[in-house]
Amino acid sequence: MRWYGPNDPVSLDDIRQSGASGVVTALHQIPNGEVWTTEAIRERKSMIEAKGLKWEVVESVPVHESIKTCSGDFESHIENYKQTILNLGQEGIKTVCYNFMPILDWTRTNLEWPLQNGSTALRYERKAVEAFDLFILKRPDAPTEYTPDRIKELEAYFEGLSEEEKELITANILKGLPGSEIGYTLDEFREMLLTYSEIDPEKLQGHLRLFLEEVVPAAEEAGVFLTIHPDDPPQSLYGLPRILSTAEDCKRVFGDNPSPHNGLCFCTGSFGVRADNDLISMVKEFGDHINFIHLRSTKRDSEGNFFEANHLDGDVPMVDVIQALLEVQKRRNISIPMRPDHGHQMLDDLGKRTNPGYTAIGRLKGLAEIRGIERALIHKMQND
Ligand code: DNO
Repeated sequence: MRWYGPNDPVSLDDIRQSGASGVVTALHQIPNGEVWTTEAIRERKSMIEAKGLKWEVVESVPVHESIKTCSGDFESHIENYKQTILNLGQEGIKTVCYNFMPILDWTRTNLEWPLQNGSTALRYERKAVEAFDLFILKRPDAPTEYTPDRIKELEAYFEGLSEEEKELITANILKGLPGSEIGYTLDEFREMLLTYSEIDPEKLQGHLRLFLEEVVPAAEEAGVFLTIHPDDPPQSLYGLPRILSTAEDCKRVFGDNPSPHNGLCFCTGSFGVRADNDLISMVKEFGDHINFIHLRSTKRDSEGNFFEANHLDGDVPMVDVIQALLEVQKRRNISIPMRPDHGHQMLDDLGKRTNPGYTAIGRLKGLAEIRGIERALIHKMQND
């Protein structure tokens, strides 16, 4: 289970009751780019162990923007990153997740989308993002990137929104969802976008390659397995380059740097948004690099929207994905850390302040369902 640290409304005591054996967390209090000292790591680790749990995975050690744009003091930030990896390895924390998404981490436009049964889900509405881009952010290149018909549609949609709805969409996009450590004002975001004006996907791929050339050897030395999280959603937003959305992208990242320490966080909910991502063949193809697993399901529609469905519903063929992952584990003779990703806001959590997607009860439900499938499949594999 993911835990956002001492300020998380879902406590370690709650997590202990969920049946989870381990915790996925990060030192969110340390500013991006600074070294995580062994003292700070040790302190957090003993807090977790005091509750009988294990700190299995760091999600995330954030990659500083200077590294993604390969500018300014990026070299010293890479050195800091290496040092953090070495410190984590020394303290016995061997799996580290990160992402290489420019500026913003994951994006959703609606954090309380009502489901028919009275619970709520996270949702991504494509029109909201595009209307934000054109009419709120007013990105100079945006009008050239949408067709005139689309602009008309978006105008009509935008006019139909109340001021409150516009503010909510802006806040959801810019203030940062949990885990994305930084929030921006509109002006700050516009400034940040400028730092990518010369960076196309090929350039960003080069920056990731350089980062991995430096950091993977440190991970090997420390016995740490890195895992890159896919783009969420797996497509370009606001003209920004995105480089980990498809099987092709994975092929390039692991082809360029085949070390097993250069790994993937196989996030079914992120990759699963694209109909052209065949999740089962991706597990088979990149199984040697899958060092961490996020299990959740999304349901897409023909307009480019999606919402977070029940873990066993939606577009992700969850049973077959788990089967394929179990086969990878068996072949590699390892147990890959997995967490149930996101959950609906339901039951007692409905009136509570929670980190969007990171409710106790919704995730507990997901975990229970996933574990049931896993247990049944293992039983079958052992008896076949
Ligand atoms: C969202 C998460 C992401 C993820 C980062 C990894 O729920 O999956 O915020 O933690 O992208 O660096």
